[in-house]
Amino acid sequence: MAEQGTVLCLFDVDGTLTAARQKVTSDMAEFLQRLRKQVKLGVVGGSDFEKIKEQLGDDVVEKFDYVFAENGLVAYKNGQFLCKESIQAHLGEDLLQDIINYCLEYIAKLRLPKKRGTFIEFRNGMLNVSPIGRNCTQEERIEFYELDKKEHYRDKFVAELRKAFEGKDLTFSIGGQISFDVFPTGWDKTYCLQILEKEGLSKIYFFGDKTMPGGNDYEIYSDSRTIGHTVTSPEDTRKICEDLFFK
Ligand code: M1P
Repeated sequence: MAEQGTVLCLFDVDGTLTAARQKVTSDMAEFLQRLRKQVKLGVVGGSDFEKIKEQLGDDVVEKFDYVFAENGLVAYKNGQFLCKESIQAHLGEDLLQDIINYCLEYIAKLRLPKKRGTFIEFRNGMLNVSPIGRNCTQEERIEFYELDKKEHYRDKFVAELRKAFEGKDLTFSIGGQISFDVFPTGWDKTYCLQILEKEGLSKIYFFGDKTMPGGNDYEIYSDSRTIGHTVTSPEDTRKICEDLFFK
């Protein structure tokens, strides 16, 4: 295929290349390097760069042609740092504190079976808000996730935030298991396409598991600049790629 070198496979992380917040398996890592002989590889995660490294390895910028952390607000290409954007510069301190204070007050009034620490994680391009707290254990994480499916803690929280901050051009996105992300509208995963569209690529395939409306893969999955694929697990991602590129 003449266009091979200009085709990019861009992957979400959690639920697509790895189980949620877990490390990539050696089988999957090996498969990806085989795939890289056919196409360019990229990864776009909602998580910050440190977490992407924990999951995909310290050498992630060498294993992928493009690494986009925080939806592309922090970007690497060919092993080199490209650029970074900050939420505080964009929103201003007043609005930022209004959001943080609202969330802390909401969480303070919320009764949950368990609460731990780090309710708001401040990242370059987003706030990550967790009602249980990010430093819960893996067991507590699963417990919250299962309960949230019944009680919809995050859906209710996000609905209130949408009302309180209407007209402020903010997006509230539920991507993982224990938290949701808050960022300026447009700073979803399509943000990384601003960089990629200047790269002379012929096709950008996107693979993600949260591609339904409201999921944090929805915007990039449905963007006309990508060919979107919904996956159900890392095994499913691999199977779809095998069908697309090895048959
Ligand atoms: O990549 C999906 C999400 O992963 C984490 O979510 P959680 O800890 O709730 O499972 C977070 O890093 C979140 O920002 C990200 O969107």
